[in-house]
Amino acid sequence: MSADSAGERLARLRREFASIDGDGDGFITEAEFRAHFPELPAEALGALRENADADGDGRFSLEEFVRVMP
Ligand SMILES: [Ca+2]
Ligand SMILES: [Ca+2]
Repeated sequence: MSADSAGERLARLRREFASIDGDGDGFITEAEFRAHFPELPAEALGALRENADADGDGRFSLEEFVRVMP
């Protein structure tokens, strides 16, 4: 692991987040997620929502996104 890998990871996740966030409002809704990953099974999406949506508002902030993505 290089010293700047955490920063690189964050930069990559930011880009990924922005590409999924179709309307660019800074939150990924379930619909936006489904539009970006059409093959994702409903169970996976449900599990993701349970694990990732920390504040339970039904959408993912960048902070929540970064926490669950590899
Ligand atoms: Ca959005
Ligand atoms: Ca949330």
